[in-house]
Amino acid sequence: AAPARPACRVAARARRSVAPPPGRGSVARAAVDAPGAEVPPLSDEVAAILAEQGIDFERSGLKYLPNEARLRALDRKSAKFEKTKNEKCGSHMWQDVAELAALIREGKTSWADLDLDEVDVRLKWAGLFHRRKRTPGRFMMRLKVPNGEMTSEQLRFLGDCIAPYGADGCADITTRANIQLRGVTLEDADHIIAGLQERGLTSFMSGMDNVRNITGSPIAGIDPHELVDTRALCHELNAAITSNGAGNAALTNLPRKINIGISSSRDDYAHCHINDVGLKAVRDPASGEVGFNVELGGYFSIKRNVMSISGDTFLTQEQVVPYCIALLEVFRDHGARDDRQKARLMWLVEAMGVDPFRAAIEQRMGQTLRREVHLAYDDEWVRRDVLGVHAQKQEGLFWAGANVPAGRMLAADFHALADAANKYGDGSVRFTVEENVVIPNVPEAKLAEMQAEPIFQRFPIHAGPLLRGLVSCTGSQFCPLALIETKNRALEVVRELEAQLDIPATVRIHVTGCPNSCGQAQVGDIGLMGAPAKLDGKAVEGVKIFLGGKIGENPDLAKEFQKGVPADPAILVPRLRDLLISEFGAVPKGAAAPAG
Ligand code: SRM
Ligand code: SF4
Repeated sequence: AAPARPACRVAARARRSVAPPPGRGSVARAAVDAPGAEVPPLSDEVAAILAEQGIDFERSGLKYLPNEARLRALDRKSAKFEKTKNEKCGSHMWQDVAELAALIREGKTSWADLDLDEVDVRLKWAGLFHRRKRTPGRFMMRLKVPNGEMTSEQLRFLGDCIAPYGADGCADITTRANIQLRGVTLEDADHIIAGLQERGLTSFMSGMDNVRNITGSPIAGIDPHELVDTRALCHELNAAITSNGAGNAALTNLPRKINIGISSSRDDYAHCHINDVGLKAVRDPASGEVGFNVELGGYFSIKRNVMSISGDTFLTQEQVVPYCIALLEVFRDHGARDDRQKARLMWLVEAMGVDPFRAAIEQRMGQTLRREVHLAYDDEWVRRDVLGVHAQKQEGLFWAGANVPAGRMLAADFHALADAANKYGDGSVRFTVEENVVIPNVPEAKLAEMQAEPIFQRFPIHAGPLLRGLVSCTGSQFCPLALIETKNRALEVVRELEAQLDIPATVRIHVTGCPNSCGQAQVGDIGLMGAPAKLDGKAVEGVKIFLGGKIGENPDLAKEFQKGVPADPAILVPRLRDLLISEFGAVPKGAAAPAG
């Protein structure tokens, strides 16, 4: 029998010579399994393979896989990531990160000495993404911010986390209304994780094959047009999936990532159409009850980009959490694990069929679900822009939506936002999937003073028609997969276009550094996707241009319009300027608007 390879060789050596570091296990002790999660019994066949391969299933999320799925996961020919999981499941990192950090602080090891899989893959279970290619030794820490909602205390803590990293420390609001901290070192990670957990946040289960940040409405609870306040559902679902942020071994080894969005109104602020699971608030015309129609399978990837399809299911609000947990278990136990390009939820729904897929969930829930509610609205609903100042459903109160250029935030910004939220609002903010921020519950009398604050000169409440619609992924500044630099270029291009043109309405430009489309190029009115291009016969950074994305009640994906366009602003600006004039009614500054 082949001996088990220690997954973290240096740490394993060091462990033999040192007593456990003080404080170790504060996070580990909190890590528990999902309440009521049953571990399927081990078949003799699987037990024999485990023994033969010397695989340690203790504490491992893999033990929750049924025998059939365990066999597939144990197949040495299966996808690289499944092999890495098998050798030592990433869920171990919920405990090991504290130990690794302590050993580094004691000078007994360094990130560079650790096993590659440990540093570059398994730490992602704890939300730590090593940026080896761009900033070696520095990690991006991805949080979970259900419904994008955050308190001023949490904001201040995040600012304090990145401040010590100086020029290396910054953060981004993500396209899942989430926060990613940058510049983090492994030796600090356990303290940051403990601080997050003390404040009701977590970074656990935010990467690899886990459920991503659960998105809702950024104006939940204050929106005069909402059918339901999505906040409690997002928080409850996140708590159930992550075991209150401590890590949940039962749901941590899915075949692939999975996105869940919950929309509150016809605006579909959560973009249900591009989520693996989209829950769209609807009022059942027959009963008057407000619940959710389920959409399934929307996703983007290098190989396939697809909008969700109807799951032909209506959920009451009480059914949302049990439904999603049952769905995740079905996905975990039956989803494909061999080919990561065919592992997203849509492939399973297509393989099973919508009705059998629902039946499998019903079986786990032990109840029959209603079919989707069919609605016929007799008016057209234009998705509302949450930026700017808007009256809430609460008399005399307003929300202010501020544009955070390309979603980038510095330590001081967290503090300034926290101060503003406390001074003018109720001490909370909400992030949006467009990488912006909303300050809710501002009394009318305080609006003018608030808007004059320096932070809202930096993050304008009344941004221009392109800046307010700009979304950008991380790009080559930090992302190893990027083909182009995104955020800085996007800001330069947009500012130049706004200087040149009068643009009659917001144009949503989505910039993404590669075909994974984290910046959702297919969602924009205009999408720019990093791609190869040539200039004077030489390879240069380029983009594909997409056109025509629609969001809201009747969504559609933007289609590829041009490819091989050099991404140099000197070329990109005139190209986009022409498009803005021909397709979006823009006119050169100073020129008379066309008649009619
Ligand atoms: Fe993403 C991988 C950043 C939203 C599709 N994404 C990555 C990685 C982790 C690549 C890597 O190994 O470094 C990027 C980290 C870069 C960094 O340092 O920030 C990354 N994705 C992001 C973020 C930060 C973009 C942003 O600037 O906002 C978003 C984080 C969301 C969050 O809070 O969790 C982000 N990623 C998305 C979205 C948009 C969405 O969720 O609406 C998509 C397309 C929708 C989807 O997933 O269906 C997306 N990211 C991907 C994919 C392609 C997935 C696939 O099935 O093939 C990858 C690559 C992969 O998973 O293999 C990827
Ligand atoms: Fe990185 Fe590509 Fe995602 Fe942009 S789209 S963050 S470049 S993986």
